[in-house]
Amino acid sequence: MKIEKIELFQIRIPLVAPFETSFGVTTDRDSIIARITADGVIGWGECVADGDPGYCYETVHTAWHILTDWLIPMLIKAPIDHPSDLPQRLAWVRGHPMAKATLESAVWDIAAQQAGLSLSKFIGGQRDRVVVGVSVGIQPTTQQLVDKVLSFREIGYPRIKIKIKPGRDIRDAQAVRAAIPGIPLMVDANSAYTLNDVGLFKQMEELELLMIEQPLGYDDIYEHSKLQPQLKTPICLDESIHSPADARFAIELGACKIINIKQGRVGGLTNAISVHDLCAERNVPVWCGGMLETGIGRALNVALASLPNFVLPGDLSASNRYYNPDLIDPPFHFNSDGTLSVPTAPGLGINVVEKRLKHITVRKADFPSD
Ligand code: OSB
Ligand code: MG
Repeated sequence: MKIEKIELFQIRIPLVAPFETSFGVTTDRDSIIARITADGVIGWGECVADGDPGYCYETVHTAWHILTDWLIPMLIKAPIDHPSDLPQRLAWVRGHPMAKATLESAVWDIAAQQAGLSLSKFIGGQRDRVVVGVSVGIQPTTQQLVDKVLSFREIGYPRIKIKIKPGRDIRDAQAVRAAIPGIPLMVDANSAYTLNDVGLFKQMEELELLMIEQPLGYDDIYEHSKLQPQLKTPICLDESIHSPADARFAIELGACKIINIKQGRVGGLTNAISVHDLCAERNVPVWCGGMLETGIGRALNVALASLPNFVLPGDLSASNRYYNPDLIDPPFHFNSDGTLSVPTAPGLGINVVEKRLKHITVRKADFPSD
């Protein structure tokens, strides 16, 4: 494939409601959308880095810099045989997985369209629907959290994840568990605790949580390997896993029993598939994480989650959980069986509403520049 044009759109899109985690509150999602034209075919990618470095070091600004000054010049200088060649092609740039993944998404979208296949089929996906769960941010009060969770339960979300932070943990989790006794429930700490908090996690055992996501350091594997053996509840790593090698280290050290795969955090779809395959070989279940994506990033996640070892519900809620309207039309709708349908049209299988995209664009760049 020969890339003819790359367009970047830095966007700011309002969330339907503020989203609070242990690292901050998001009211508007800042992101970068890439639109690549190659051999006359258009492909889309969404950068999952946020406006601030609260989740990881990448931000919209670091990604813009790395994309425009380094990755795009490296990508357009020679034709591409296959999207899975990109991690090698871009390896000279150390780190910056989310910036890299933005381009890889668009290249996968184009390659799948050229093959006449949905991205899901193109990568060997085996489901036409993926089971989803909802990630509920920290609410002003525990009662408001319970009400919010009940409203998502009412819609039919089959798995609930709540965000926790020191002071808003065990009591929030107990209240939700008491309100909905049987539901698969998990907590995500986004690295807000230390090994000194082992007592808290032991107290949580009676809640029979599906898992505890990323309790300790955002870049830690070792201390998680000290925590996991003390708990029956599985630990799931999110922030700490940036590559297939990290996934291997975590599994071999016994730092977790489950891995959350976010294609952006591991540097793109190729690496995400490698993490999936490695975990499948080692009998470690995985699920697809989310980063408040618009429909563009959501479509990529849904295709990824159609691979066989995505056996746990992902953070893949319907479009209207975060955006109304979404950047794509039709948006992702929630099926009454607790799933999202995997798009069947070639590539990502989405229709981007370009007028809406332009409306929320705060900065634009074209390559080659004209
Ligand atoms: O830790 O999984 C996380 C959102 C932004 C950054 C980090 C995380 C999240 C979520 C929301 O939990 C997942 C989603 O529904 O997109
Ligand atoms: Mg997480």
